[in-house]
Amino acid sequence: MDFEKYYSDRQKLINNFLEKRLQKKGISRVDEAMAYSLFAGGKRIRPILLMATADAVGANGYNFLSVAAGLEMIHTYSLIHDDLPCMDDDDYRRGKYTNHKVFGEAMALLAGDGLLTLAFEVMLEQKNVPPEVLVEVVREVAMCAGNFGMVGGQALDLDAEGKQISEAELRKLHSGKTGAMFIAAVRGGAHLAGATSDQLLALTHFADLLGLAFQITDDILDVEGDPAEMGKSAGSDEKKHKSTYVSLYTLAGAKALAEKTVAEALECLDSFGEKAEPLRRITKMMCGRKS
Ligand code: GRG
Repeated sequence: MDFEKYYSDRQKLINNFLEKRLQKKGISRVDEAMAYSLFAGGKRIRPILLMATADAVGANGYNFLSVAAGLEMIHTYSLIHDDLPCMDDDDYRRGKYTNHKVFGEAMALLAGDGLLTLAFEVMLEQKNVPPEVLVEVVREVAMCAGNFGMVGGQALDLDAEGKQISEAELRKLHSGKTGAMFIAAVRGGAHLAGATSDQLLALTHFADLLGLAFQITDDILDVEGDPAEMGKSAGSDEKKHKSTYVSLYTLAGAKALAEKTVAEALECLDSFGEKAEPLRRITKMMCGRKS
């Protein structure tokens, strides 16, 4: 398959959708701050993951653009808040000034709040899905984004700063902070496409392993990534005394673990045959990425 075309077609579709949707302005200049981060060059992994999962189950992922776009809004809000001085305190993301460096802390906080709230409005605008399915998908997204998922993981991360934590604690932290939104994307795509309970189980396991492999890759990149490609400086985990897969296992150990986790994730897709090819390619892309 022409994976580059598959991915870039979907990126374009999502970008067009987000652009159109953000033309519907609110009543203040917070719209500008929201748009700044939403169009700062994100890879759109989570919405494309949702679409590719729906494709793997036999539906057409293109039909679920509203829900997919909502995931990107939630992801973007989390990055804006994560960069704030009270959290990770970063000046650059994706090679550009972070939201608060351009708009100030208070406006950045509101831009994140605005995107999180708009995400739910946009997801609930999804057409051609039975209402009970859409309600379940949006409920799961909320759970994955909140205190049982991303927000909870971020809180564990804050508490772990400066401490050496165990592998089990690190896994729990990242399952929430990074993994939960991948689970939301994959399960969302599966539900929307009408997956069977066996398919849902296999895909949930896949998403969990994908999240883990993605995070290990992130930790490796923080040590040996090229700052120019990443759009931010490397070595921030060490500076902040964070426990990472590299600090737990060494660089070589983390690389071996990433490889093993990717292989296990791919195994979960065996029963989906050819239709899961985009999902396989996304997995390899996410874990072989340079930024
Ligand atoms: C503030 C509630 C709250 C949560 C923040 C997502 C997050 C939790 C923090 C971001 C810190 C970080 C670098 C986590 C590692 C994994 C990750 C989410 C990387 C960025 O995701 P990509 O590569 O980003 O999909 P792009 O830039 O392509 O959108």
